[in-house]
Amino acid sequence: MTDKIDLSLYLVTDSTPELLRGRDICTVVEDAIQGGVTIVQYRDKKSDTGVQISTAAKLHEVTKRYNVPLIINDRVDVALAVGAEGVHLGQDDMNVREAKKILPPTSIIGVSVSSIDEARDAVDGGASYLGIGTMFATPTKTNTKNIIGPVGTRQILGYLASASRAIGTVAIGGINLSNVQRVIYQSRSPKKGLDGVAIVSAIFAAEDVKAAATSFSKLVTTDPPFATTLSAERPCDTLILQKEIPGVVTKIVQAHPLCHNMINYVVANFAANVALAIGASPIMSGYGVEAGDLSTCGGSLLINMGTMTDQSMPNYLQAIKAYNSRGSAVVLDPVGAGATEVRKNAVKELMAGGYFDLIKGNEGELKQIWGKTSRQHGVDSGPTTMNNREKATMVRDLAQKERNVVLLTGNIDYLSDGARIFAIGNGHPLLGEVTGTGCALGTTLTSFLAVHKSDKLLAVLSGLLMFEIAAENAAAKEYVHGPGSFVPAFLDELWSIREQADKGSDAWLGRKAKLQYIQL
Ligand code: 3NM
Repeated sequence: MTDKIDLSLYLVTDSTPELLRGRDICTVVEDAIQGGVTIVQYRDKKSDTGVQISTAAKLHEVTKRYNVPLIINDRVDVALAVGAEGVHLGQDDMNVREAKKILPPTSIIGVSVSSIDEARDAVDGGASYLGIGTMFATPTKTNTKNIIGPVGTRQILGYLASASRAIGTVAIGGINLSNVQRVIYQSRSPKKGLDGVAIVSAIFAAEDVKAAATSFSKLVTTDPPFATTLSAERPCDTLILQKEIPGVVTKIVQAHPLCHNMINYVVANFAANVALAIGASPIMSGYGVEAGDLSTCGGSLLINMGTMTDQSMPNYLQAIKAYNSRGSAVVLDPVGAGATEVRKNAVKELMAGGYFDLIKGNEGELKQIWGKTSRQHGVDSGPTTMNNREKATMVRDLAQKERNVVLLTGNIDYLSDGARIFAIGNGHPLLGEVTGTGCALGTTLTSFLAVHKSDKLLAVLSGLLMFEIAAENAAAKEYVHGPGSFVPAFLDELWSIREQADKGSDAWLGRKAKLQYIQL
């Protein structure tokens, strides 16, 4: 039965006057089907049984004309009364086993699940498909129990890949035109992805229902612009990688990419100078509205939440959306992520609100994102509590989970794209004695991601080595005695590498990279 159901664009109806706005529910559903909706669920939590039966019957007339299945939410009796193709059952509704006894054997029975245990029970009970959610908090249904996001969805899909039988899945909750591709992309487990998405308000409340459905049906079958496929051909060999690095630095100098910084005020001036020194073109703008224009310039965006305020979040989200929609790189520097409740929540909201090509942070920050909560004191990393293997595992697993690149900074940096893991031992202790060096590294890596998109890990590695080798060179100057004299020398050394790269020279790298490939 499941192979016959096309779950790709699943419309759930809503009979509330705010969403219907005087329109006839059957007209809205017909428009949506003409736009590409493949399956319809009639969901009405308020009307009396008689009204539900007559509305369902009218909807069934419409859906039958287009050969689209009609599913009734909760009410097995209403489904039976109108001969609908199936029912959808929540965890508090009739159990799938009971429903099977009452319904015709060909009925489609969907079940809402938010955990592996619920998914297992529904599969064992004979469900035809699963509605996985709640993806994101949504005003359409406020009594949702668990917000599981793409990460929780991915865990359930991972389980289903090896469940006792194959089953179709849709995700539900807060899915709209701007996040649908990311939801599908980030939810995909190695062996199983979603078969579709279930939408209420983003179709039902749209001004032009047919156009909204048409847009969804295109988006659900295409990868987001920022998607990368991890291929086995990406080099792991440190020598091969090192040969490519000078060329990536040359690209920065030649392309002079725009680096849009939404960065904290402590470091903005220094980070802008670092961007100029490496050959990028910095703009420091925290105003989300501007991102629409800036994102058209072929550059990339850094979100550094070091001095965020109550105004910051909508601006960040607006900018992330603009860059994500073009596939231009977005970097998250979750400064002090574990320091306060505000920052902990901000990180969650940012991760739910957009895709980050790179997450860069110190141990405390990444642990917060990873979910191992620890109270950070200030924005510094604090003493390490992880051994090298644990750090390498964390960056790899986080990169796999987010389907991006993760960099853990420290005495030894760990970098992974989910497939490869590298440890980088370059840098100098003086970097830790000057405020803003970590943030300026974020600016540097953001600039590199704008110019080398085919291998994001290599882009980050190139930026990191340029930055850390410049620091080593600066600290070695005889006139550098401490942080004060280090800063100008560091800018000069970044500039010097940039000049060498401009001439096509790789002498700056030589044998200086302390790079190790890690196999766990
Ligand atoms: N079920 P929208 S969330 C009907 O989590 C429903 O099971 C959910 O509405 C669940 O697409 C939800 O407007 C509402 O966000 C989804």
